Formats: sequence, structure tokens, C-alpha cells
Amino acid sequence: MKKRVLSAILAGILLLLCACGGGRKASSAKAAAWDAPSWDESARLDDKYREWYEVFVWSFSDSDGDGVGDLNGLTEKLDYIRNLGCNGIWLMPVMPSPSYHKYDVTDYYDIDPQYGTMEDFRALLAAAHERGIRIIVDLPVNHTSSLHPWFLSAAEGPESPYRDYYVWSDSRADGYSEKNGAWYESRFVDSMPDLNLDNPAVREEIEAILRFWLEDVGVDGFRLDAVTSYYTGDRERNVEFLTWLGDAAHAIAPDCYLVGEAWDNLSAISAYAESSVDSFFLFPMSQSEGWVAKVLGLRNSRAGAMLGKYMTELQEALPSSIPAPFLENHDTGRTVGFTGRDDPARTKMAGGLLCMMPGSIFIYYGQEIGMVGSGDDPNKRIGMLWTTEKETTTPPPGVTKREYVYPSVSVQMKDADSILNYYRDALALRIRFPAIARGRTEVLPAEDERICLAVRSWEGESVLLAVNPSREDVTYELGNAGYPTLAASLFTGGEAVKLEGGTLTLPAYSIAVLTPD
Ligand SMILES: [Ca+2]
Repeated sequence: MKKRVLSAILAGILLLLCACGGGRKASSAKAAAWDAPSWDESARLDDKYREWYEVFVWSFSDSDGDGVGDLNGLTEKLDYIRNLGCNGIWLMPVMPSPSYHKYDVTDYYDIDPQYGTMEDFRALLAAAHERGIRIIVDLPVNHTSSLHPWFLSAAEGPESPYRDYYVWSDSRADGYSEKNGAWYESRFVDSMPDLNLDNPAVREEIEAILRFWLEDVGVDGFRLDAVTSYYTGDRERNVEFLTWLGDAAHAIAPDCYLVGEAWDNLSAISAYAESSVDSFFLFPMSQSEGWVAKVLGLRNSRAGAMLGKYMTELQEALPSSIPAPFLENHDTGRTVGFTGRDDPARTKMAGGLLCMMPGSIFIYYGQEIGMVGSGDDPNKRIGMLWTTEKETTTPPPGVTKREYVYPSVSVQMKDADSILNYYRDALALRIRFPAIARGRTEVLPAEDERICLAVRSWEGESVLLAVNPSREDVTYELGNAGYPTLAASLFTGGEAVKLEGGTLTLPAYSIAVLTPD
């Protein structure tokens, strides 16, 4: 209790520091604008280029006071997500499961009772669609729960009709666990037996699951869990299976969106992108080892040049798939871990760089308020901080560290210079300038390597993104580059972005969007 009070006081002090730090003048108009969406809700629901918000239902919003977040709680927060500027939601697993994270499913046709009912889910989906928000659900089919009826039967012996749904060995083997004298493949843990994806009966089951969620329930797609483990160590077969799965899903619902978790380097992701799955998460950009962390390195004198190089590499690696950039997710340390918990400007800039990336971007719940979390997985999945007093949900089992550095949503909403309002401004630019998400990138040579000049062009529209990810203020002679209008800007300190007579002033950690007219 004392710790909570102390952290609330610290949060308050921090807020004061942020507010007094010489940022923009606080604007009440901005705070009030949270009542309305920053984008057109009638935007096409079949559009795959979106701004996605990843939700761990357990820790997001609890509607019935039992301490566990639930679907009805999420429904209550749809306006928040919409008004933030996201028009898609990725739901971490919602199907029945014995674990708190629910990545080991026991029934692919229902909702875990901790989260609510199928009726609740249908109501959530309808409410989301009314607001122009798509919902994709997590689909773990590399493995099931060891309590799934298929496995309970399969484990009884070789005569079970479900025996070949899993992969068995007569002897001990790496990545296998023992049950009733036989060994089954279980690459993650023994409670997650790997499905035998070569078995046509298993593929029929998966196709039926796709059909149920896409046709009967009406979800907008899937996030595909652990795709590199489908056939462990065999990328070619993984791509073959993903193509089969992608074709099956698109045959049922041509506009559905599929994004795969291929936790690997860019060249591997490039190979996976050859499948018929729409997107793969851009792991090389994320976390403390990723591009964004490197670009924002404190002693980096070539921040802009590096950013340009990564953008070019990305485009060459993924010529025809939709990139899925992100900074953090439920398995990774949170962004504040590499931007610094005392450096809100750098934390904002990480978000700004994310929002300037092409493709469908993903924001993990709480990222937009600078939530922290690292180490044990449950630490990365703690309760959303809606109010500064305390989170509304019980910490997931196994949490070993739980703290909040920045103030809550309700406090940050009212502060024009908060991380939250920065994210909202940055997301709004993606809606206002569709070329940012959809366009091809041409990086222009810049004489000053601290900044990046990149043209993004799409269907006759083009914008020049001038980005200063360095810690230094930069004045740059743009001359007559063909983009004479400063249409929008994002900045994190006191000085504003300016364009005067071809001279562009880009303060530390700032972004300018320039247009041809
Ligand atoms: Ca609840």
C-alpha cells in the first residue's frame, strides 16, 4: 500500500516536471478533443493498412470487479482506443485455457469464462465495427493445451483416433516430453504438445476453426502465434504451411488480415513474407537490440542516416508484403526500458519513429502512456493504468516486479505534453497522410547525417518526412526540394519545427511532414 502511495506521489512529481519542462503551452482544447475520434470512422473496414492496438484482456479493463479484465471491460474502452487513433485490435488469446496467458488452448470454439462469453465477444465485435475498428484474434495452432480433448485421447495410446494429431517418438528426444511410456513433441513446455501439422485431419480441424471465427463469429483475421515453431528448424516447411493456412483463410474471407509471429531477422522475415500471410511482425525494429533503440543511441551522430538505411533495407526485404512494425509486445521488455525512464522526449521519439514507418503498426496496451515492464513475462503484462491511484486488475500470476513510472491515462489525457497526447498526435498523421502507411520510400541524400529525409509516395500523393532522431537541434538548408509546405510536425521539447525560406529547423527528436503544395 505504501509503495502505491509513494509511486502515485512520484508520478505526480514527474507530471509536474514534465509540465514545467518547457514544453508546448498546455492546451485545454487538445484535452477536450479526447471526446471525439481523430479519424473518419466510416473508413473502409476491409482495409488491411491499420493502426493496431494489442490487448491482453486480463490486464486491460475489468467490468465486473472480480479483478480479471474481461471482454465487456474492453468494450467499455473502445472509444479510448478509437480516440487514441487506433482502428484495429489484436486480442491475445481469448479461447478457453488453463493458463492465465491462454496460449495453450483447450477449446478453439469458445471464450474463456474468465473473460466472458461468446455473446460478450459478439457484442464487442459489433461495437468495434460500429466504430470502424477491426478485431483480429490470436490463433495458437503450433500446439494445444495438454488438457485439450484431442491430446487427452491421443495420450491414452496408439489406438486413439487422435494419436496422429500429435508427434510421437518411442524414445527420449530433444524437445519431447513423456506420457504413458511414449514421448510427444512439446517444444515450449510439456503442457503445450505440438500438433502434427502434416496430418490432413489436423489441417481440416484448423480450416474448420478458421471458418468458425471468420464466418460464424465474423472476426477480421488472426495473429498467428509461433510460426517458426510449426516445423522447428525448417523454414521451408513453415512457409509451405503458412501458405496453406493463408490460402485457406483468404478463401473463406478474402479481406481478412493475417499477421504472423516470426521472431527472427529481416532475411528470415523476408522468406516468410513469400507465403500468403499478409504481414509479419518486424522484430528487428523492436526492443532494446532493435533499429529504433540503435537509432536513438545516446552517442549516435548518424541517427538520421541509420534510420534511412533501415527504411531502405526494409523496403528491399519486403517488396510485396505489409510490414508490421512495433516496438514492444507481451513477450518483450517495454520501450521505456531502452529509451530511459527519465527521458520522456526519447520515449516519445521512439513512438514517433514507429508512427512514421510504412505498413500496419502495432502498439502494445500501455505503451502509449510509457508503461514499464521487463524480466519475467508476467511483469510485461501488468494492469493498464487508467487512474493514478491503482490499476483496476489483479496482477497476472508470477509477477515479480510491478511499477509505474509515468502517470495514468486520465492524468496524461489532460496534459498536452504527455506521452499519450504525443502518440495521439503521431497516430493522427497516419490517418491524415495515407502515404505514410502505404507509400514506397525513397530516402534522399542529406548532408547532415543526424537527420533523415524520406519521400513516401502512394497513388499520386507524396510527402517528405524530415526526421531528426538525434539529441541535437538541427538547422538544414532544404532549398527547393519540391516540398515547400510544412503540413504537420511532431516535437518533444520547447522549440517548434519551422520552415522559413527553404531553411528547416528540426529541434532534437522532432519530425516534419512536408507536402508539395
Ligand atoms: Ca472481470
